Amino acid sequence: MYENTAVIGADSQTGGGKAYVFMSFDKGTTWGETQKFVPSSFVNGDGFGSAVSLYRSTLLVGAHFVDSTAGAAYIYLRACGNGKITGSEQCDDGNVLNGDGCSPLCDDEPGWFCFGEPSVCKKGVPGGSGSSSTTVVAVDGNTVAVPCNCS
Ligand SMILES: [Ca+2]
Repeated sequence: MYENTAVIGADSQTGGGKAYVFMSFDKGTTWGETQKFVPSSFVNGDGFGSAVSLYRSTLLVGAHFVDSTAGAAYIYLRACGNGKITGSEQCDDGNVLNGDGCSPLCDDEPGWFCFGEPSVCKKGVPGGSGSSSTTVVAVDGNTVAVPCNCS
């Protein structure tokens, strides 16, 4: 478990075992399955999911009966939450929490705008007509003032 994400191993399932990811977007009141991991290759009984560990954007899944008892470890890296904007992400503030401007799926939350890597998010609307400005750190590390209607 890390922040709002829980991983549960199901090492006895067919297909060599599975690991299920659940996320909560309301401080733990409700949880939903968001992803299922399966081993890239397997024989039944590999025990994929016999141990799981999640920290920040790295998931480690153990499979202790691969190659009889030699075992194996699978490492997965989550793109959203690693502080880098990749693929279709609009922002990435280094976490998968909501309510801070950058959503758990790395989209700008309504009423917010985000800049840079890792993203810094401000409430308001960016644009030249703004009556105030905010200071953000750009991708190149320089600090710039962006006009906005923001707080
Ligand atoms: Ca966030």
